[in-house]
Amino acid sequence: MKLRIPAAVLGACMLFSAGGCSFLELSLDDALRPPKTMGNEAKIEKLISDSAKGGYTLKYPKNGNYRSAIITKDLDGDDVAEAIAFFCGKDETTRLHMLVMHETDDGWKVSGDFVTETTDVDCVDFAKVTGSDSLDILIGYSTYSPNVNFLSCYSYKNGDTASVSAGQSYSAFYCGSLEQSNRTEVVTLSLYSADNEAKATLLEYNGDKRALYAKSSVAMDPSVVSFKHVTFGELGGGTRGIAVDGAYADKTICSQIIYYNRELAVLRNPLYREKVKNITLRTADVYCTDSNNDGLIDIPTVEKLPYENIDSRANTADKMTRHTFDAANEALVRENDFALNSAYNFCVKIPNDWEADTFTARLDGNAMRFFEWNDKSLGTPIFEIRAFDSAKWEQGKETDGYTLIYRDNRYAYALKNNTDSDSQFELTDDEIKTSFSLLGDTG
Ligand SMILES: [Ca+2]
Ligand SMILES: [Ca+2]
Repeated sequence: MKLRIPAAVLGACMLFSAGGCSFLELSLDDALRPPKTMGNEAKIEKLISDSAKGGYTLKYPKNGNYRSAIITKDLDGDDVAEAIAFFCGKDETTRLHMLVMHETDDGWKVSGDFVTETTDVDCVDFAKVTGSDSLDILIGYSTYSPNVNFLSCYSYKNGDTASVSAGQSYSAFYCGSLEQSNRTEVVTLSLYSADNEAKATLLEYNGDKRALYAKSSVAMDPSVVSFKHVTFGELGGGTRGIAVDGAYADKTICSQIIYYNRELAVLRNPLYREKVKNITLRTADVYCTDSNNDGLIDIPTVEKLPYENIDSRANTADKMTRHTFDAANEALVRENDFALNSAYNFCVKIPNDWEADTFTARLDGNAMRFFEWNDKSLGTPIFEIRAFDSAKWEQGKETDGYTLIYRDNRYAYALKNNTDSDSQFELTDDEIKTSFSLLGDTG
């Protein structure tokens, strides 16, 4: 049997350095685990070593969901997996091969060997972006500039793999849907650098030119130095968007909402305005996500609950407000308020009838205590939630008067209710229990 190795050489376009998915802080454990040599995998590795001749070094994608140097994926939906491998041949330190392989009745065959002038794969993803029935292969390759990668796209059909022009320079890319939920698009995000403006770009496939091209771009906040959390989803009112939680150099976080305005046929980023403070700027590590499972992305803003002076400020809980996004007015719409206790990983939903500036919450060791707020000072205690060490709770140490809400290996969260029936803040123990949630569940 003879191997067919089409030498579709990409390379060349280092100036269009685009690339991988994101800087999300994912574990590298999987990436560092060598592939097992069994069955199909052994055959695939044999094919790689036959193709590479003279030895090779596998290359592991550094970001994204696919961290293996040999990825198996059924691209054309026939229930038989294809395989993709990344490697540098011996003496080829700056030439990276992407080998696409498929299984035939006659064993595994090479479908395409694409060589790129680079040293690393940033990220791999699969999505139907060219309108074919098969999943397209999206690869981000690293460049020598930090945070700058370049995007390549390949389409697979009937055993053949072809390169699709992409050549977008970017810092992170995401496959999802901005226009209709049944269609997948690629959105690239670029951090500000000497080579790049900070921007988001929506890519669309042009079948005549066999190329992914920038349909629309919008400026993003150039002070953001990394992306912490990115999510595609419904914003409400039939508008879909991508919520980007980015970190500034001082580790504060802000959200940007990117959506495609069909009437104007432009990408929009309304929460970012030059020289205007982003209203979502926060120190708390809470992200845009659908925390209440209503199908819409919730966008957090964070501010301090009332406090007397700078000394009490540090011990005052943050109030997080969850919003939905109203695309028609490009405005955030308040949903619910929560008091945050990040140190002990929980939050408490504020009852809707509690008016702002009539209550506050203090963080006191392992307790969060709610008080009435009388204009400028603390009033009557309302209730408290205390995170007991689980072992201490077990031993019943200092637990008198507390009712358990939730317990895990580390903490036993318990409440002490101070309200009585003539208080406007009156809550039952059950109402307090229901208002409690772990931050991982909402953040
Ligand atoms: Ca297949
Ligand atoms: Ca929601």
